[in-house]
Amino acid sequence: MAAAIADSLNRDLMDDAYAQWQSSPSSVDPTWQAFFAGVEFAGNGISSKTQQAIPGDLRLQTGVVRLVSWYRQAGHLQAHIDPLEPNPPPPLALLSLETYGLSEADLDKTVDGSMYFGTNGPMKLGALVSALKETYCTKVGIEYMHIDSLEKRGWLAERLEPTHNRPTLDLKQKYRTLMTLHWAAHFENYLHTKYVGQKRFSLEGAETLLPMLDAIVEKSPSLGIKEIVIGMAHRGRLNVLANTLHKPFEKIFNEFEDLYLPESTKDGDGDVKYHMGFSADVATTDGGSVHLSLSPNPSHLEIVNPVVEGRVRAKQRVHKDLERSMGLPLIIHGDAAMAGQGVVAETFNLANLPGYRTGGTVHIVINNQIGFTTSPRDARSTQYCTDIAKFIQAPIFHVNGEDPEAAVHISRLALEYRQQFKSDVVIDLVCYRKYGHNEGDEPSFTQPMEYRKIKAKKPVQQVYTEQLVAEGSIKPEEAQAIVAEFRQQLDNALKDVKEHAPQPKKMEGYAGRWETLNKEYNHTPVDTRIPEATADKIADQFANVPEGFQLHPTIRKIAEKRRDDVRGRKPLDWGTAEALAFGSVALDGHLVRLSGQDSRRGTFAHRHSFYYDQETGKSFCPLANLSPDQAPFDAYDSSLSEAAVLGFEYGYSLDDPSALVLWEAQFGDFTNGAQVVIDQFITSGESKWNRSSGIVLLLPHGYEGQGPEHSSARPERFLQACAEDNIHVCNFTTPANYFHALRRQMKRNFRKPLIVMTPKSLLRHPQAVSPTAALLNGRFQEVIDDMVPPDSVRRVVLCSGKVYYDLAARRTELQRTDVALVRLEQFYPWPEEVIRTMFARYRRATEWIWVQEESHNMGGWFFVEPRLRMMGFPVEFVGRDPSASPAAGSHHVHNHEQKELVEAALTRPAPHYVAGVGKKTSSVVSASATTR
Ligand SMILES: Cc1ncc(C[n+]2csc(CCOP(=O)(O)OP(=O)(O)O)c2C)c(N)n1
Ligand SMILES: [Mg+2]
Repeated sequence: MAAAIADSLNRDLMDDAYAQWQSSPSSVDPTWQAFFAGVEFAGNGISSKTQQAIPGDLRLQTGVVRLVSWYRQAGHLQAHIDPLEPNPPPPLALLSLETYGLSEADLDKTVDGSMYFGTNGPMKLGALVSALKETYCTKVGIEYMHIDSLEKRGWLAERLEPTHNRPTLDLKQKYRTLMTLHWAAHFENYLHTKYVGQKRFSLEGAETLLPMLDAIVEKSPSLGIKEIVIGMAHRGRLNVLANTLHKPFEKIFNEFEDLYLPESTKDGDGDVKYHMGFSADVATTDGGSVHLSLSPNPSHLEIVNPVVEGRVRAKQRVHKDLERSMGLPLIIHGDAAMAGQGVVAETFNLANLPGYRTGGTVHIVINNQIGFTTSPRDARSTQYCTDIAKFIQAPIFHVNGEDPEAAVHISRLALEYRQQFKSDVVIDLVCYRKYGHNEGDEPSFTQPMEYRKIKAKKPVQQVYTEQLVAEGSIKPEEAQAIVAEFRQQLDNALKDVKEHAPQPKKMEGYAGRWETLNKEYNHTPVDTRIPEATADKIADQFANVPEGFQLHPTIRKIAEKRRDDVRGRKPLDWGTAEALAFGSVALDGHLVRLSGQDSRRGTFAHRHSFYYDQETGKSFCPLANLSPDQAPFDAYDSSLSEAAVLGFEYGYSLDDPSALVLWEAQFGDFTNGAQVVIDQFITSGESKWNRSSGIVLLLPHGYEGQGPEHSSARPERFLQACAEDNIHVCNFTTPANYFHALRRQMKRNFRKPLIVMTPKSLLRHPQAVSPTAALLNGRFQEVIDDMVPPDSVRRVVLCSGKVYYDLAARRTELQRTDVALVRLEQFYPWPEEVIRTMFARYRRATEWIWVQEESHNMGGWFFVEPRLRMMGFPVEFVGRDPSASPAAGSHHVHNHEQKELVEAALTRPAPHYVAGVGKKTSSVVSASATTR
């Protein structure tokens, strides 16, 4: 009787609390909150049926709810994920019965287990605890309770809990798992014995990666995936190339032979074998096919991640994969690099942004618990190397690398999750590294304890073979046959390589969307004019907003002026010329994709590519609404990242050469945050990997007194990287030249990156305008000559960019006709012939001067001077003193210096180094002696 009263009392209490929790979760006691949230998460609600099933002991049931919640939350801490530890971690107080008011004595009691998926009501507490342990604390640790979405959590729990997260591989899958493990192990073993001591960054200790990748490839076609772009570093790369992408063994062995043949370098300098890319159509066992592409990778860890994302995004657009379900990015990380490199976080942060989404990435970490010689305790402040992925709420699976079936099972689940939710998922493959960082290193110098354990380890393929034999899934002879057949293939390939004359390393040719394009640069001008009708069509759209659209009055004025300037064939400013370039390129059928911080409006408010309704905030983009037949115009305000965003855009440009892809820095100096992308991909990718890019970098540059950080886009750094016609480096003085340069990017039959020092004050400078006719009838000019009568000229001043306008204004004031101002618009590829022809006109000139705003040790001087000297023009320097910092902090000093250098260029004998007010110049004088 007393129990019955207690029961009904409990139910009443619970009813009241539940009603209260439903209207305001925080208004009830935290224990109740956890209880109700748990029950709701299980999808059950508090039904009267469930209430009936709840036994009288409220302590017991609340304990159960909290226990289940905490196993989901923290079970991973108790999981046996480390293959170097013989046992799971010692029991955690957090998961003890006592912590939740329970005890061993309760294990036999019946509780309501319905919040655990796969059970339906009353069950023994003991059975529930066993299920929890098996699901969350065996060879896979799962983190997913940081995900806010109940749908995602529920989806995962529904798959993990009813099966107790036991792998359910059929015989065929077990066989493939074993086979790919043997491939992984014996490939390394073969190289180890045939190419002794050569660096290959062995996968041994992490062989389980191969069955995981195989499982992903095998499952992909059934989930609609047609193409996977893989990014990975050195570790196991050769193995993945050989056994996942099936790059022929002969090709790989040939690279190990590393025989020098002169013709090998004609395609560029190439790269070491463990950085090279490869792509292939891979057939799956059920008759499907997936195109796999391993992106070339520089040594700089993790920097390939955004490149992979950009490539996938481009492929998705080209294939009209609006759902983002056909193209998949798959990134393989190292544990130390994942935790340490900032670009990992920057790239994760792109995952959900409209301009950069790729429908989720599958991440696998080869977590061998070491980075070179550094142990995790010195390499990260986090529990796991994957913790960074939590901020985008990716589920994270920590898998013991010695349980290949669990790893395969989780890989399949991860892929399904990505396809279901189009969001990122992470698998942390916890393993070890059999040898040192590379094959020449001795790891026990620094990790003696770990390596004692590692030396005692049985290889995973052996453990798994024994397991399958013991359970009767395979006969020992079948395992032996896998190895024998694989070794035979390797022997045949090696024999072939040894018996035949060495093959030059062959670069992959231009194929697919690159098929019609060449690699070689040429200076021949192309026709970049646009018909008048096109100009008018674009101009008319500037102020043509949808009915009822509340345009900001200032924007309306700008838009109408732009339209009227074009229509009236008047001089056009920078923003108008740029809009005409973008619009006409889109009308020609090329996607225009511009991204960067605040690039829709433009840092200096010159672009206004998107208008915003002043009542609703809704946007409208005139250039995207020119014609139903046009290609899209997309401009994206990016996350505040340089490295990841530039890497992304570079990747995009690789896979869609028909798109005009532009990245704009907020100020040019911020580009150094993306220096790795510039050095490792943009300037050198073609030489290393035969991969060209037509990406455009817009880098605001110019000395205008804004201080050290907002003056220079560091042109000298780009100029230093110029060789073999790898990039364009330009500093334009006219809107028309900018217009033609942008259009030229798409009009030529080759693609080279275009680096533009873009203006700030020139955006509104009354002189920095171009007649409309210069766009309609003109063409790109590598150098712009002066209009003064050449025979009157005694001094030729060569300059680039904004300083031209300062010089021109002062020359007018001084009424000097003996000074010619010649503008170098394109530094590189160096327009030698044009310069020679122009300079030849100045027959009476005796002084040749290079003038720049930048300090002597910066800007174009060190690039221009030797080239002009070789051409027979011993050019003198005018510019700022050498300086450690790019520009003075004081506006006053800036003005003084600027005035001085203009004066010196026009009137004083050269050379001239212009120091700031009060700055010592002694070092300058000696510098001048050595530089002349
Ligand atoms: C940005 C960068 N810094 C340093 C290095 C030098 N380096 C090459 S591999 C390596 C260790 C990488 O450790 P981890 O990411 O765990 O990969 P593992 O070699 O263990 O597979 C280091 C420091 C590099 N390649 N890139
Ligand atoms: Mg490592």
